[in-house]
Parts: sequence; structure tokens; C-alpha cells
Amino acid sequence: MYGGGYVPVGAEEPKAPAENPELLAQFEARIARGEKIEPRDWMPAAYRKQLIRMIEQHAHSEIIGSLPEGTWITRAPGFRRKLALMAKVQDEVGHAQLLYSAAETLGKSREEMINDLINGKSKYSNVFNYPAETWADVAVIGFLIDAAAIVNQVANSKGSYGPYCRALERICYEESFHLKQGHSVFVWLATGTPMQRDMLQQALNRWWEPIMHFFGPSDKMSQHTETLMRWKVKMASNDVMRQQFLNMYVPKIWELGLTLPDPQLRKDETTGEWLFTEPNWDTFFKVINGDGPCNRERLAVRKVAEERGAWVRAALSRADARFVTPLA
Ligand code: BYC
Repeated sequence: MYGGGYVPVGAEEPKAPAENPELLAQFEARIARGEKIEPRDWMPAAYRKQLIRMIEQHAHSEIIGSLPEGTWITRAPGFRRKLALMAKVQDEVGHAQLLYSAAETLGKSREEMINDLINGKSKYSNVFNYPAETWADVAVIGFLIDAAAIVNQVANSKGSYGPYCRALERICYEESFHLKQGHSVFVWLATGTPMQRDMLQQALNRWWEPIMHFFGPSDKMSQHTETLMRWKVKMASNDVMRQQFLNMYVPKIWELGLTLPDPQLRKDETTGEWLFTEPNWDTFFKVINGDGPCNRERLAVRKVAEERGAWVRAALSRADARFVTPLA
């Protein structure tokens, strides 16, 4: 039995009816036992809505995330780098496919999700609203943004909603190859000529704040963490994931003799906590609400892709007989 209906983003939201307390208690007991919730199981309307929001944003992030690196496929330095980057970008689009399918199990159609992306109603990850100015940006994205995504996705793949967790498990396998690809380019540049090192250092300086933003606002500002963690959609808070990332990757960056643009950044050896300058959250909110350096360009590219692909979708769905060759 489906619990609660899907309310389109932006639609006048009817006041949610109180959930049946007995069903709610059974649902929460299943989650506490570590069971997976499947699409046809009863679920509270708020759980469904939160999952759609989060999985949809994740799917959009994969599809828009393929754009900054995608601009380097034609300019990759060498054939092997080009092949690897092409395969990586293709994987990211494949992740979007998996995630849109997972979100569809909750009742929102792919068409509605894509429309909400193009119209700017749905969000996607802040980091993809910045340009990839040099080849070193590809190294930073492939190494550090994929690493940040893995920290988030490995945790959430142990969550409660079956289709999302299964998609995340598969995505994490592929992301770990992406991380190796990014790490290989990163180390190559870090150990290259002074000009290559300098290009990498500059890319790192540009990307550091967006990467700190990637995990979401600090826990005291986060709107959804408490509910999502209670229902095991999110398995760690934004601050905990940020700390995990710093702990795993700052030493790897410093080891290569590179610096990070934060004079406060250090590990407090007594608590094990990383101390850092609070990133500018006004900038973050501006970027995720449509006013970053590349938001308009990213959505415009997506819109053109949708328009140009319309005939393919029509042919595949057999909605337009003109494009379908009858089988012999
Ligand atoms: N960017 O209450 P909070 C990849 C929004 S792609 C934009 O803490 P929550 C890759 C948040 O939506 C993988 N918006 O939110 C691809 C909320 O606004 P709304 C990307 C953000 O959901 C290509 C508001 O801020 N990963 O790997 O509890 C190449 C308050 O935040 C962001 C995912 O998408 C952000 N960074 O936690 C290379 C992971 N952070 O919706 C690599 C899936 C927060 O109320 N998502 N907001 O208007 C998540 O795990 C969680 O949604 C977050 C945020 C941890 C990001």
C-alpha cells in the first residue's frame, strides 16, 4: 500500500493528514531493526517527499556534474587521458539514470524531474556551478569531488530505502575508479613541472571553498538532517561527513607539498577534530539558489540537450510512429 501522495514541487501543498499512528510505529520499528523499505511498502508522506527531494537532487547533480569535466574531453592532454575522461563522464550520466529510476519508484516521473531541473525548481550540487578553467580543475574534480561524493554515498548506501541504497552501492564502485583517475592526474601534475604544480595549486585554491560547501550547511544550520537521520535516509550529519573527508584527504594533499587556502586548517590532536575557517554560507546559498558563476550556463546547456533529444525519446517510447521502423 502506498502511504501519502507525491506533491509536485511548487504546487499548493495540501495540509498533510496526520499519519496513522499504528502504521507509523510499525514503519519506524522496521527502520530501527535495519530493514529496507521497498517502493510498495507503507511509508509516511514526509519520508516519500524527502527521499524524492534528495534522490532527485542527486540525479541532477550527476547529469549537470558531467558538464564541467565534459568540456575537457576534446582538450585532454593525450589519448589515454581522453579515453579515461570520456568513460568517466559517461559513467556520471549513467549514475543519473540509476538515480532517476530510484526516484521514479516513489511516484514522480522522470519528465517532471527534468522539467523541475530546467525550470530551476530543483537543486543540484553547488560544486557544478563553477567553471573548469584548466586541466588541473579536472584533477581536482576527479580526485577531491569524487572523494567527497564517496564519503557521502558510502554512508548513505547503508540507509533505509532499498532502491536508493542499491543504486548507491553500484555508483560507489564506479566512483572509486573515478577517484583513481582523478588521483592519477592530480599526482602527475603535483610532481610535474613548476608550471603544472602552479596550475594545480591555483585550481585547488579555487575549489577549496566549494568543496567545503559540498557536504551541506553546518549541522546547526541544516534543515533536514534531524528528520533524515531519524529515518536513516542520511547516515551521517553534514559536519560528520565534512570531518571524515578532511581527515582522509587533507594529509594526502599536504603530502604532495601543496597548500590549502585556509590558515586555520589543522587537526586538533587531543580531540581528533579538524579545525577550519567557517566557509562563507552566504555564497553557498547564493550559488544553490541559482546565482553562481555557471548556473545559467549549466541549465541552458541542459535545456538544449532536452530539446535536441526529444525526437529520440519520442522514437523510443513509440509515441510518434513516424520514427519507428516496423519490425519485419
Ligand atoms: N548543493 O538541510 P540540508 C557527483 C541544500 S554528484 C546544493 O543540510 P540535506 C559527481 C539542501 O538541498 C553527487 N544544495 O540538506 C558528479 C537544502 O535545500 P532544500 C552529489 C545543497 O538534504 C559528476 C538546504 O541546502 N551528491 O558525485 O539534509 C562528477 C539545506 O541543507 C547542498 C549528492 O547529491 C549542496 N552541496 O543534506 C563528479 C548527495 N547541500 O532542498 C562527481 C545526495 C545542501 O530544502 N544529497 N543543500 O531546498 C545529500 O546527501 C544531501 O542532500 C546533502 C544535504 C548532504 C547534500
